[in-house]
Amino acid sequence: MTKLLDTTPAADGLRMPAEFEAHDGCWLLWPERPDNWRLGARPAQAAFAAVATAIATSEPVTVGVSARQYVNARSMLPDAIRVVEMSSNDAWMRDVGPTFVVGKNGERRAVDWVFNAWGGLNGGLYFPWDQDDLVARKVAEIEGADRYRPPMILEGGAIHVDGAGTLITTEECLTDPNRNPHMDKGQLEILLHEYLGVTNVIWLGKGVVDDETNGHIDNLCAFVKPGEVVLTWTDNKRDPQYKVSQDAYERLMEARDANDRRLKVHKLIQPGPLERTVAEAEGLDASDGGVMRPAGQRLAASYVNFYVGNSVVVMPLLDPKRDREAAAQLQKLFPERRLIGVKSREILLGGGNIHCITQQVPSARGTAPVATARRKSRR
Ligand code: KQY
Repeated sequence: MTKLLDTTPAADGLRMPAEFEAHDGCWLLWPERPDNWRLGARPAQAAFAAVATAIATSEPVTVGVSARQYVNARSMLPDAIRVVEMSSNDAWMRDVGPTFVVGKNGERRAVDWVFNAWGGLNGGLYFPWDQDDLVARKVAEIEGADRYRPPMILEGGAIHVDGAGTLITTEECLTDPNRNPHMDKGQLEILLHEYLGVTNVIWLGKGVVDDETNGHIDNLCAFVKPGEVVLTWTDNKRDPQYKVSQDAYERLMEARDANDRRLKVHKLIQPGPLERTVAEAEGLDASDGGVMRPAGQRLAASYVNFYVGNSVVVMPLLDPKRDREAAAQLQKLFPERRLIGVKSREILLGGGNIHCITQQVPSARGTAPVATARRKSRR
């Protein structure tokens, strides 16, 4: 039996490790709803299966799937991937799954943020979201992890950490009036400190243009190691993304991390800009109160939305004109991991990408960064 704890990770001496530290596994959910995934979700299911298969070369993968889709998911996923029956309202494990925190004595516990579908009844993307809000608790229980339930609405895609005390996020998302309207930045920082063990929060401004999550950081900027971040970038001054990335760049160059270091900022070319086609819009079922997805809509495409596994980086392939250059840039940033590209336009059409559909389970034993540990042993 796992417990609901009434302390906080910081009080208990736990911290959120960086994604590039060692994992014991990774979780995904299975896409199904036909008002978000075109053609009855078949193309998206193939893309999710490709992502899960790529990650499974690096660490154990579990996919949560509804009773209705169990047989289909089981048949589309390799045997090595564990499939468990789990209800959800959609398939964004990064946002509805637990954020795991670890301690020095082998503790691993789950932070079960309150979820309101990216903005609740006034700004959210669908209703209901009650099953999504139970996913973190179910994953925690299966993983045998005790659980904290912070008094705060947050999605996992809204934060990135370096594992060494620093967190990056955006003002657009965290101060969105439909998340935690009663809290200012100082109060939010206190909760981030209490529940993730961070001591320094770096605030960027806006997220990627037309990102329906209100600017999730995981589409804009990510740590590649302590002291180094990668930022989605365009040199085209006529693209509205230019100003957003420029502002983020300036803030990052001004920032200091928890160890009082300046950050090294790597600019990563953006795909496109990409738009939803008529055929893609027409392949969706009508939605009862869900978000509109018209043809011609700009897609919030970014190569920063990658997943860092133990021995792989799984990146989105989105634009044949740019994929190769982006892959070369990412491979340089993660020289010790195998880069696997997965065609992920079908995931993008649903409003997110590879990072958004995954959630790592950090190792509770050795939590030293994999890449750093390997580099040291070579000297
Ligand atoms: O950015 C993410 N972490 C998730 C995107 C969710 C979009 C919902 N349609």
